[in-house]
Amino acid sequence: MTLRRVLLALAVAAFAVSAAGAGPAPRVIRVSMTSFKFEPNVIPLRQGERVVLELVNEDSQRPHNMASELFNEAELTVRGEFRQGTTTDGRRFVFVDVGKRAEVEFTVPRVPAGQVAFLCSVGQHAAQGMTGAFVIRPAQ
Ligand SMILES: [Cu+2]
Repeated sequence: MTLRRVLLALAVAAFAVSAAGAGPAPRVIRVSMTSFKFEPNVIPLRQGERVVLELVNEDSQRPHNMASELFNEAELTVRGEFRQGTTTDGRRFVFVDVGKRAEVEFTVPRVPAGQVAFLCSVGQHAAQGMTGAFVIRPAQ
């Protein structure tokens, strides 16, 4: 192998390592929370996909949260102004106060394809319509 070929091979290897380390940028999904709905309330996700749910409380009066069993299965990185907790029936939630926002970043877990519900567990918000579903699709 000539020196030139060795250098070229090293350059290609270095590029491959840096590209693998960075990974693809996560897909950002903005979710508005108001009284009493999520918009959008149907959120398609693909197994293994890296996503950021940008939870924006656009309500002038009420705090809201997003609670889902999907969050129990994923490793969440949450940024912004939020609180985390677990509902009485065991769903993890991210709570966002009036006018605040939070980013919930995670890799979509390999749960069975289909729907996983989410809801707002504050007060009676879910009963008033503040519910939705993640629609999990198989990895490509
Ligand atoms: Cu709510």
